[in-house]
Amino acid sequence: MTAEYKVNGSVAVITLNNPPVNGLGHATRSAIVDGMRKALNDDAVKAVVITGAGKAFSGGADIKEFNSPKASAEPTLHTVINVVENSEKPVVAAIHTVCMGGGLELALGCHYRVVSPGAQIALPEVKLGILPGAGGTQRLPRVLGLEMALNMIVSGNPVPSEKLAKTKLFDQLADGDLMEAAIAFANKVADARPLPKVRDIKIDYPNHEGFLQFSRNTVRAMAGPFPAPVKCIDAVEAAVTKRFDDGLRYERELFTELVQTPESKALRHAFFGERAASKVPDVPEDTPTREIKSAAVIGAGTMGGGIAMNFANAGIPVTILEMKQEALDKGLATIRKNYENTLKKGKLTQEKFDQRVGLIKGTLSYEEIGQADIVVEAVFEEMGVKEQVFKKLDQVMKQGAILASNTSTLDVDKIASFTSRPQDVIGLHFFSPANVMKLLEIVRGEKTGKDVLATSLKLAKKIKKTGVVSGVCDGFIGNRMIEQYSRQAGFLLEEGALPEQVDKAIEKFGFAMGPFRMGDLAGNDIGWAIRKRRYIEKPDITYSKTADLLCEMGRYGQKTSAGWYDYKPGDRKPYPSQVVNDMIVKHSADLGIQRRKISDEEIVQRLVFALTNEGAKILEEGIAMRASDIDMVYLTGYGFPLFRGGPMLYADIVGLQNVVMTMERFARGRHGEAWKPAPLLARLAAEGKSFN
Ligand code: 3H9
Repeated sequence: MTAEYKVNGSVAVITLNNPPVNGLGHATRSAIVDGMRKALNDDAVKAVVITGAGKAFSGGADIKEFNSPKASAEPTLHTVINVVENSEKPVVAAIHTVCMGGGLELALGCHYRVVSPGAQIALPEVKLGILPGAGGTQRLPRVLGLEMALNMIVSGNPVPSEKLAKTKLFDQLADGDLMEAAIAFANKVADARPLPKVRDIKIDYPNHEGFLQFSRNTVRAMAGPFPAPVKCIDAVEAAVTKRFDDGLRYERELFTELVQTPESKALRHAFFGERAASKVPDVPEDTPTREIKSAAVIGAGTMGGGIAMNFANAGIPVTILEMKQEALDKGLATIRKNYENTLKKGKLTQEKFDQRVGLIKGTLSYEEIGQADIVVEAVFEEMGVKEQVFKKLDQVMKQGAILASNTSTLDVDKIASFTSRPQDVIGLHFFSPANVMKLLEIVRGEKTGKDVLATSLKLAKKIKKTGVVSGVCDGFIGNRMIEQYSRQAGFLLEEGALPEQVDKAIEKFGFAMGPFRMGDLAGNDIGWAIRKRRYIEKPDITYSKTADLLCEMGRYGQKTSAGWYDYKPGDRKPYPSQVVNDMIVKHSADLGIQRRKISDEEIVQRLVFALTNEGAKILEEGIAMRASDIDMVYLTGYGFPLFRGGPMLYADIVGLQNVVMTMERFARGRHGEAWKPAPLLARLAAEGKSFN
């Protein structure tokens, strides 16, 4: 059952009961209509109250049903709202905790609304790339006025109910028991006629054209590639300019159009992907977790400092350990400076500044961190160094402490083997800058305890990261894939492209930064060091040597004011470099390659499909649990454009058969061996299926 029906005196109560958030899926919608029918057919019932069980009035339409026949099956949400609005008996919405999207639209179809303080009221559809499609854009402006309604619809942000208490949206703010208040209200209005309908309210806004045009210009500039925000304005405009039913029809048209856009698919994918990522099939939600009340970080470098800030921001005291006083002082000063900058920008209060800075302290002694509940190692990326640190941690850390490594490529099982407690060891791979980037790769070792994994996932939420679980392999999910992307970027240079063209093409596709600008920012010497190791460990793997030649020229990137691009002092803007471009052209000639004109389309396909193909291998090997986890890694850690949904969803949208055919074409070119489709990709394409 997805809605309960009970009669309380002369008031019928319909309680939505579709956990977790009373999504208005087909079964719930049917149950509401059934309840209304019962109430209308029962002479003893004089009024109806609609409310929600559990932790929401309603979170809105059931997003999982979108693009399925259930979404449009009768009774649709429109039908439900019609039944409610046209009821001859008064219908009162009793609203609490969460009232969003279709939930708010249903409430707006009721004749009266009683609300608890603190309820989150929103039309958040725009965040899913759509707009309110069941009358929200037509009814909300009628109760809140044009400006406030437009703000809520275009931003999608929730507003607490008490802030709206004095508007026509609510008839009563119930301080005490909500149901008691709603039933009393229903009894009070049982005989009131005619019943008020939001649709009958007139919107009075002189000069709405000017206001809407101004809003449209502002929103267009901010919406980037997403079509929904501007369409929200179009729909709200209809509330002012069209008859109610025509406005409703127009809203419906726009909704149907938007729900099919790849941008909306991508946003919905990210919504569910973020939530799915925190679920591990063999680690049930009720797995006991360890308490994290204090933390330690080994290493006060950029990474260590950023990691420590995460703990402090979440109110967890953290001690940073360094080997030398000078390095420690430098690290602590950098952290302080970061906080000072945020304070200066007005993004942090003095009180929060003092609190956060006060939670971070430094030490030179391992003994001082022994009582921490978790320690995160962020030292030099070299197995010998990790060995020393973990042996020491094994000696000093209290029993039950979590021993985490921030390694980005090294074998976490090997690191765990340096301790006598591999069940306590896990990888927590932060991304730079660690206090900013959303991604946290949680690397589950062979022996990592389930409670340690569950605690790490919970910690990720606490420090406001998107935690994605990865198995152990070289580079885990993110860096293992980026290696294939970087290889293609290098080959493109050999074959005819220049750094600027490659960067521009992929940035136009939507990446925050192309591979060469990224290399200059991160330091080209880092990739160089990794490749040198690879040349020994994996002699079969081919790389373009251009990046090595660049490093041999001492061009490490922004830090040396020269990398793939030239930089001017105090200026991060990249300027195309003649010496580098000459070096690239000469290198092609040395290899006997006839340079050719490469299209932007080829650049994008080679970079993105290289990610997809490696992602497919990672999925098949079980390193990632699901395709959406891979997409979350790329959306939150690697600047993959959100509106494209990640490398796996993007390939699904292009069509896996098309992806494979394109790869077959690349396989006939230079370094064709890189383009052998991963078995999973080949299989899914042949079966006409997709990753997600
Ligand atoms: C709409 O209404 C369209 C209409 O205008 C027109 C129709 C014609 N559907 O976030 P949480 C699940 S569009 C299905 O972790 P919280 C979520 O997946 C809709 N499932 O909890 C998760 O599942 P699981 C407009 C939904 O307490 C669980 O609930 N509405 C929906 O931090 C808990 O979620 C929105 O866009 C849904 N609508 O936050 C609201 N909502 O446990 C989107 C949630 O299996 N939702 N789930 O992983 C939210 O903003 C938050 O989930 C909410 C609760 C604030 C409700």
